[in-house]
Amino acid sequence: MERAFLVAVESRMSNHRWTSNDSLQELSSLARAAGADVVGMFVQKLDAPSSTHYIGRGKIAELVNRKQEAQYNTVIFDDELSPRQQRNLEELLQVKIIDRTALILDTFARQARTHEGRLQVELAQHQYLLPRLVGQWKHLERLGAGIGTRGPGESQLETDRRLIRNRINRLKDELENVRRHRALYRKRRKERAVPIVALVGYTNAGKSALFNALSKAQVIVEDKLFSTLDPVTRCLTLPNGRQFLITDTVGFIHKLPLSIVVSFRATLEELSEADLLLHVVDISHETAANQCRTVMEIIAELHLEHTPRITVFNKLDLTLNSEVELEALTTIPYLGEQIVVPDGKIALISATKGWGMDQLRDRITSHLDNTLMQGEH
Ligand SMILES: Nc1nc2c(ncn2[C@@H]2O[C@H](COP(=O)(O)OP(=O)(O)O)[C@@H](O)[C@H]2O)c(=O)[nH]1
Ligand SMILES: [Mg+2]
Repeated sequence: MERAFLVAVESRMSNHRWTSNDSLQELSSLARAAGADVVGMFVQKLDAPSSTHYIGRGKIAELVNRKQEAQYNTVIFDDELSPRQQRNLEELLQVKIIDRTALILDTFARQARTHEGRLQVELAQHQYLLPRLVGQWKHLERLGAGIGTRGPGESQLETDRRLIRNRINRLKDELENVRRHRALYRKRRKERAVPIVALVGYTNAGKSALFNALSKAQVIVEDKLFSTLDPVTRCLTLPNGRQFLITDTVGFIHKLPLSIVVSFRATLEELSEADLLLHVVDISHETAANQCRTVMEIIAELHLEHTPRITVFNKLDLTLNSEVELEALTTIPYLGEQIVVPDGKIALISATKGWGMDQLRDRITSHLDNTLMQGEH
């Protein structure tokens, strides 16, 4: 069992929207979801994280002192550490050092449901690992050429690195294959003019739950065209008979490292094909507003701000007693404003209870009808 101690630095470089405490709470849920026991945490205020140890000497001493009492065997840092910081910390603390990026990658690895998703996560994990491979052979490298370094006496580190590089190249090839296949299928899909609705949102907002809820009432028709669909895309039929494809996607999260965004580019590119985005928001979460803004930032980074969007407030079963109460709501507090519910751009639901599905389907219908009508002019 991993007993994890969590550490964050609050600096002038920190994102001021997310307090370091909120960020640590989130790190804590990620760690617990990964099976770790969280046994303690602290935040250090610094002008900037230390380039050699991320935190200051005094705080390292404090961590060492608390080892007895907290019995931690892992320390998780709330930022991406440089290979050097990680190595130094490992040496001083003599426990496993994990950073936010590794934890997010671990989370995504557990959640990946498609072949492509798994390839993408593995690629990102290997790319993360490569510069961090060090170890007992370092001293040999420093000696450079000479006895023991020629011919088959190549250092273990070099062998490991070569294996990882080979694996990275193979993963890239495989992903390229998937991509080609996808392009072909996308072309056929275009010919059929089936609109695409994509779920986006913060990690844990309930995208997959909504995907299941919308699919549940449907008989999934076996259609040859869609037989190549991966498990995260389904073809659904609206009450007016119109068909559309719905796609579940990878969750967004704050401090999502660029390396991960790059690995998932293909998946995220699919979003640019979407006719409509459903932005799922966990309205019960205390950081819902920040989660929303983070998602909006990523939507803008992906140049999707002009794609029509319905904001879907989820998990209303945690604040309301029944679907009847949900249908009676006329306004809802959101980002510091009271939003009027009878607005085509928002929907209220509970994905797990199946509340609000009819209304959401109506919203989707009118959006798609409008878009397609515009397209016909
Ligand atoms: N109470 C409640 N829990 C929900 C609802 N929707 C999702 N959840 C829970 O929230 C967690 C994350 O849901 P999931 O669909 O995996 O989120 P995703 O990361 O956005 O795909 C799961 O434990 C779900 O059971 C809801 O409407 N009400
Ligand atoms: Mg999901």
